[in-house]
Amino acid sequence: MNIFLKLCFMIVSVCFIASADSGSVCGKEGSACCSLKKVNPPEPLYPVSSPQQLRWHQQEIGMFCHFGINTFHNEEWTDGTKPAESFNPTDFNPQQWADVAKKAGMGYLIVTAKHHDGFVLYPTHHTDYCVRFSPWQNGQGDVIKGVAEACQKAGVHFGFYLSPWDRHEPRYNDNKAYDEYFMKLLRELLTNYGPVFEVWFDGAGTEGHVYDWEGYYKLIKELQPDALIAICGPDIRWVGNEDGLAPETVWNVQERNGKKVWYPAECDVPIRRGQWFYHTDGEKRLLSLNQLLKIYYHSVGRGAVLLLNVSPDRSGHLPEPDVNRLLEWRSVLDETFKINLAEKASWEASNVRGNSPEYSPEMCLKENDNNYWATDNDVQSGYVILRFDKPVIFDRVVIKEQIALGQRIEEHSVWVKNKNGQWERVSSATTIGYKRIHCIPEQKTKEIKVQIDKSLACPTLDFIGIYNSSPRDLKVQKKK
Ligand code: FUL
Repeated sequence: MNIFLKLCFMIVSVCFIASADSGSVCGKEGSACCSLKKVNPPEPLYPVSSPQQLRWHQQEIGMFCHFGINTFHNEEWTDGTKPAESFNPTDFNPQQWADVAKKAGMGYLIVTAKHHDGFVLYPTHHTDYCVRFSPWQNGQGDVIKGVAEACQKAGVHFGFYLSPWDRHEPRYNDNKAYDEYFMKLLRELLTNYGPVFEVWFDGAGTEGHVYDWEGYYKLIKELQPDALIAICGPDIRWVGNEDGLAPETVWNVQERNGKKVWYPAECDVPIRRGQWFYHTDGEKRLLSLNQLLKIYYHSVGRGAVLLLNVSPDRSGHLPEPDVNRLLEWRSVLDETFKINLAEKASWEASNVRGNSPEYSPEMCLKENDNNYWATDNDVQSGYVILRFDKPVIFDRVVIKEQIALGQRIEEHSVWVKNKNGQWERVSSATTIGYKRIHCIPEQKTKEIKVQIDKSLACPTLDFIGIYNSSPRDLKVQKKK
C-alpha cells in the first residue's frame, strides 16, 4: 500500500470510529469523513402525517364551490322538493372556476356533487333527482366531469363534497338501503372522474342517523387510495367554525376513537358572509380585502389549511366581483411574501445536531425540502439568529417545522436586537406545525432571533422567512 492510500485509510477509520462512538461528525462537508459519517436524523415524533396529508398541507389553500339546485332558488338549504327542471345554468364554465383557483394560489378545488337536498350533479342512474332530469344540456350534462377535467387542465387537485344527509331520497329512512345507494354514488364518483384528492363528508343534518362510515371509508381507500377523507372522516378534521379561523394553538395530533393520530385542521369559510350558495342579492356580503387577509393569517398563518368557498352563479361562472376580490387578495399576499430578507442573512444557532452542516440553521432558507435545522436529541429549546450587514425593515416572520418528523414545538418567540444592543421580544406564540406567520409592528434591526422556548422533543425547523408586507396588507400597530 503506498503512503497516500495508507493515510486515507487511517483518516477514514478514525472518522468512522469517532462517529460510531459519539454520533458526531468532523464538520467538513464533502470530505471523505462526512460522506461516511452522516449524522442520524431525529427520530420522528409519532404519530406523523401520511405522505398524502403532507401533500395536502403543502397546498395551503383550496377552493370550495357550492353549486346545485339551491343556486337557482336563492336558498342555502332546500328540502329536496324543488324540481330537477330548475337546475339550468346558461353558460356552465368550470374551466373559469379552476383557472381562477389556480391564479388565486389554491392547490385544490372541491365541488358539491350532492348537497343536503339530494340533487345529484352528474348523470347517475341511481336516482331521478339529478341533472339527467334537468333541461341543462338536454339532460346530457355532467357538472362533475366538467369540473374534474378543468382541474386536470389547470393543474389543481380535484375533490368532491357528498352530503350524507339527504332530504329527497326516500331510502334515507332505511339505513341499509340508503347506505347501498350512497355507496353506489360514491363508487361512481371515485371511478369515473380521475384522481380524487379529497372527499368531503359534511356532518350537518346527520345527527341521529346511523351510517356505515367504515364501509364508505373502505370503498374510498380501495378505489382512490390517495384520497383524503375530510370532516366526518379519518384524515382531515373540521376546525370547528365556518369563519375560516383556527385557534391560536393548533396541534395536528389529535385523539380519534381513543387513538392518537395525525388529524390536521381545515378552515372552511364562504367568501360571501353566511352564504355557501350563490344568491342574486348576495354581493353586499362579499368579504373585504382586510377580512380575507385576516382569514389567511388566522388559518394558513396558524398551521391549518384554508378552504375558501366561491359560489358559481346561475350562469355557471364565478361572479366577477368575487373573482376580482380573490385575485386582489392573492396579489397582496404575493407582494408581501415576494422578497425573503433572510436570504441576505448570516445564520447562527444555539445548537446544531451533531455539529453537522446537514442540520445547520441555513437549512431553513428553502422550504418543503429534506433540509432542516435540528438540535441534538437532549436539547429541547434553543434559537436561530439571523444577522444582517445593514438594518432590515420587516413586519412578517414565517416559521415552519419539518412536520414529516412530527409536530414538536409547543412555545416559541421572535426577538430583535434593539438600538441599545439588547434583545427585545416582539412576538410569542405556541404551536408552529406546517406554518406559523407572525404579523408584528414594523421593526428595524440588524439581528433577529427565532427562539424555541418549549418543545416535546428536539426541535426541527424547515424554514424561516422574513418579509416586509405590502402597503395594501394588514398592519399591526406598535403598543404604546
Ligand atoms: C355546512 C352545510 O350545512 C352548509 O350548507 C355548507 O355545505 C357547509 C360547508 O357545511 O355544514
